[in-house]
Amino acid sequence: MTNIAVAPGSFDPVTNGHLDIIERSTKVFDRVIVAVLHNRNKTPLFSVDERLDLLRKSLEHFPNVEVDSFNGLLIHYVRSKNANVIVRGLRAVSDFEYEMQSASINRKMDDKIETFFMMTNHQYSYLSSSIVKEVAKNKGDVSGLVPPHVEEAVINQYNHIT
Ligand code: COD
Repeated sequence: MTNIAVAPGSFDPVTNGHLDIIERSTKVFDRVIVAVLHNRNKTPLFSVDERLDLLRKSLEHFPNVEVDSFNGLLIHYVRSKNANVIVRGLRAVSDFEYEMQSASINRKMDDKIETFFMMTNHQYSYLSSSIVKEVAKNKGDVSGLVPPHVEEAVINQYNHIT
């Protein structure tokens, strides 16, 4: 059986924490589809196309990874890709409640699709896209939190806004 995993998220922007989970997933699953949600309720720093470009550049050396975007329900997207797994990262207890709710509703909608949780690498346990944006917006150093091309894009973005 071929195991195809979808790693969904906002990725606004992709961080080293995301990349660690995706890289580890490539060793467990045959294919990993990194899927960016088109979320019309949030005002993102980067457009979906920009987020896709940053992800593609970060992941180009993984032959079993593809990068895509989706609208609507995750479970419908996972089914449409013939995938059988959703991969999520867990950082802290604070992630648990939302993840438990999401995994439960997704399981209720399709019990043939499993959600797999991967514990964060402890060096990234505090890291999120929001933290990166907060630090960069206030001219702090985000090197080591995101790949160099993402750092450059975040700094450029804030230089244009402010
Ligand atoms: N270490 C480990 N994992 C991390 C780290 C880190 N430092 N940072 C982020 N992650 C993990 C997150 O836990 C998550 O698993 C993934 O990386 C992506 O994170 P984000 O923050 O970019 O994305 P989210 O969590 O905002 O994405 C939420 C979804 C878009 C997946 C969700 O809203 C969704 O599925 N929406 C579609 C509508 C739907 O189907 N709703 C019903 C189910 S909720």
